Amino acid sequence: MASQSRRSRGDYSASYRNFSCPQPACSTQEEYLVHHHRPTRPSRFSLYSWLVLCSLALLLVPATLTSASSHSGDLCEKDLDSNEPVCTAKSTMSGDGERERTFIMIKPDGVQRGLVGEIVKRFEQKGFKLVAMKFTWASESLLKQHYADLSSKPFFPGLVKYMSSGPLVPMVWEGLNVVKTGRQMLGETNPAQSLPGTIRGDYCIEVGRNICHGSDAVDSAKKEIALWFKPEELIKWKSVEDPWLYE
Ligand code: IDP
Ligand code: MG
Repeated sequence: MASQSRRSRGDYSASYRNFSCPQPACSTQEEYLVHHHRPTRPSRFSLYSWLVLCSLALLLVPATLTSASSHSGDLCEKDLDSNEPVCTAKSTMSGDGERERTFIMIKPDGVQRGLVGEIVKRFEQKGFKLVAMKFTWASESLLKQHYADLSSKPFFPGLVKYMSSGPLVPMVWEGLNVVKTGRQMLGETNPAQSLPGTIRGDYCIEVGRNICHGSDAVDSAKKEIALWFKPEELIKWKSVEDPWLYE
């Protein structure tokens, strides 16, 4: 009876005959679908949408990969065999060649006093780019090499003992005039003569506990970077901040 009245009221296909309509007014396939929320086949619209989306994805993915590997020539990729990053091209500044780099190291007192984050933050917020960083407990022999030019100074043995008394954070930072600016950010060797606003001026008191090291010239920076880092530990990468830092 019910099925008869349904058929008399609407043009049902066979697949709908076995379903009961919850509403007496449900007399067409459209009404049936509204009540049951169960389309029997994907609509033409969704089929076309999927086709268009898949085609777009096929076109865009290879294009993105190509541009990521070639744009600016300074992105690192993973080597498929060794799974190591391979960076072939130079990091550039407005296409002007390689940027200056400096060696900055947080000394054992900086680490013990929980100032690693603060010192890193200052270089990051200035806009310099981190190129390498490690957390290490250096040997006396490495520290003697690092401070070789001070070996005749009376404070040299105490300096080596202090520097080998705990872990350190050696880093390489990159940017325009980073060597000179880095020294200015550190302040004077003696914290007592360092202006407030500098790292040594803000966070330490005595010359023998001055929490951080910074290269004093481009040449010494190159030597110190080579002493503390292997070439492959220096990461060449492009920061998204670049166009907002450099003209
Ligand atoms: P810098 O670290 O500002 O480049 P340098 O003259 O190269 O200063 O000295 C290296 C480090 O030796 C200093 O950062 C400091 O830790 C230590 N130092 C320098 N002068 C003295 C001193 O008179 N007494 C104790 N330690 C000193
Ligand atoms: Mg020095």
